[in-house]
Amino acid sequence: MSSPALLPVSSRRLAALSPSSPASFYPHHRATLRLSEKFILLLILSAFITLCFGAIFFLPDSSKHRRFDLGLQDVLIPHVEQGRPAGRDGSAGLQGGGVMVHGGGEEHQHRHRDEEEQLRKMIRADHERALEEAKEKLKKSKDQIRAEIQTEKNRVKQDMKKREGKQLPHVPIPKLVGINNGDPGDPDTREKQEKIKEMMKHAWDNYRQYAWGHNELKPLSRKGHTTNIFGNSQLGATIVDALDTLYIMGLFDEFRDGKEWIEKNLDFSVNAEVSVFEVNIRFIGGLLAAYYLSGEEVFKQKAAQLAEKLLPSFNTPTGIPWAMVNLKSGVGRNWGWASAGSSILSEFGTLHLEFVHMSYLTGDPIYYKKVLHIRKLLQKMDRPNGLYPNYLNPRTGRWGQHHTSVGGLGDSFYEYLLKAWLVSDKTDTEARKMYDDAIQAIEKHLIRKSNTGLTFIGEWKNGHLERKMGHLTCFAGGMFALGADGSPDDKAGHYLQLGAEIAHTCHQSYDRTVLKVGPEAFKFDGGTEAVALRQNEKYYILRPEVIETYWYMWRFTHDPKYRQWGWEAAQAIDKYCRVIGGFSGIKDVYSSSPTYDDVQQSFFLAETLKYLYLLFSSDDLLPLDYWVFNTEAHPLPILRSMNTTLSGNVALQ
Ligand code: DMJ
Repeated sequence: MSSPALLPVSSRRLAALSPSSPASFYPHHRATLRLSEKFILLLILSAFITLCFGAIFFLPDSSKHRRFDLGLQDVLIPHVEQGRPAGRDGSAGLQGGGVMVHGGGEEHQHRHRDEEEQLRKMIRADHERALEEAKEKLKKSKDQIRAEIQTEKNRVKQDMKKREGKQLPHVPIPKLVGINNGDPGDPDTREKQEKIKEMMKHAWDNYRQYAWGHNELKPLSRKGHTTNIFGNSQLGATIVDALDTLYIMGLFDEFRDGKEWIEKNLDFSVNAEVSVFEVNIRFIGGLLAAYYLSGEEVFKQKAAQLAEKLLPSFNTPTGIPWAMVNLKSGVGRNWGWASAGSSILSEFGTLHLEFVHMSYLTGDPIYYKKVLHIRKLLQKMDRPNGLYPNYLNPRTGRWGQHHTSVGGLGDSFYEYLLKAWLVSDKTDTEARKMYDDAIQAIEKHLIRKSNTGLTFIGEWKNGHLERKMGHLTCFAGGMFALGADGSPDDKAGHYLQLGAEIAHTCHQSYDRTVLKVGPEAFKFDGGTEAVALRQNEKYYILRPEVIETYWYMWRFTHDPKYRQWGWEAAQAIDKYCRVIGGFSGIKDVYSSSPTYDDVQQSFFLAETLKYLYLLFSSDDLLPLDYWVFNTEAHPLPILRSMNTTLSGNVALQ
């Protein structure tokens, strides 16, 4: 969980593509294929020109020769290497390095004439060859030429498939429990569950109709949308992010459509600079969850291809990855706004779950090693007051500004320490210890009670506590509840209580608005409690964190108020964020006439609607004893055999 998704992005104009022509979804392939067509046409044309030009050029006209000689006296002429033909236009030889020929001297002139003759022979041979090729081509019918072009196209496709189809080892699939329809049993809850499914249909159908293949949907403009976290490529972020929600809800036709798009179009060899964190949690997480739920190999293959593409981001002096990487060139860099060129804690600290699964599925320890290296490095570092600052410079290995947050820039780092322990079937005790220590420091320095008794988590900024809590921070209620079992000194009750208090505060942040959905950040200053003051903190962009906490609290306590609060939120979203073309974020939750930001975030389908659906489902749908949800709500199975496959494997130590 991190806020960069929110940072201002330069919107890029994306060409509208027709869903009816599958080839148009391969921007990269399309370029390759068009190139080969153009190349053949160009070949034919150049052969004709060559024919005419050759006729004039090779006439035994001495005046022309003289002019040629003169021209060569003081210019660069191609240095003709043995066996290295010049290009068709006679110029490519220049690339091999030219020699400067100065006039004068009989011997030199002889040599010069020989060279010239040799050059001329080569040009002639080359032209003759071109002529033959052109004649051959012209003998062919239009259909034959077309067929040849098609063969060439198929060859390019095959090549790409081969590259993509690297065989992965067969590994035992962890026990997959609780993939069912989660029927809640009672008609009232069933009706609510159905309503959430209907909302998902509305979000998906509109994306399908207006923005298919684009990263996200602009529900008012009814066209595609993207942000800088996905680079300038159409990677179908909403499709990948939504797949497992579709599957869980039993929307199998929609799931199949998404799978087909991924199979045919999702290509990571694109020249796009993407956020390593976002691509990891949304794409690798989404593909892995879709794989485990459906068993469809294609998702595993695509996840493996993408994971490999992220590896170059770790090529820094410390092994702390860059925030962004170019999927094609592998060049990485950090966000310009981050303190002193730093990488962000919540970004490089939110790779563990997916990377452990990647090592498990590919049999390649590299992913596990990379994330373990990050952990070891963090363990060795001094921490001001036991807190982890949000910024770490990947060149120097030093902290940037001493800001600590359980919201944006810090959040999911803590979440992944806990979940690393959970996904290892509670054997990764090192991760659990780091989590416990971090939470202790957070409780001591960041968690406070407001004047009226609301528990909140503030932000630490250079030795000062800012009494402000972000919507993102609200996920922590669920995290405390999830981590309660296994906490040191048997403080399970305490952490469950803390989770409940955070849930209550976050509910208040919703309840104190006009539209009954919560603002991006809210204060606890003086008389102001759980309310946003600044205009630029009053927006709601369909975020999931508050509902996420309701769901965890529901699973652990079965207190009906969590279903009640979740239903209030669902109704508010349906009433105020729903538009004809999907769901949109709103700019001011305190204004009775909502204005829209015109973005349907992919995490709305991945997380918000999934957590709502789970809240109104029975507990045996994806039980938490078997599944760990990544920070984008993609369920990954607990690796019970991980001792033998990961930490017990000598290759990984
Ligand atoms: C999601 O992409 C993830 O939850 C991430 O960890 C934080 N931000 C968004 C949702 O708000």
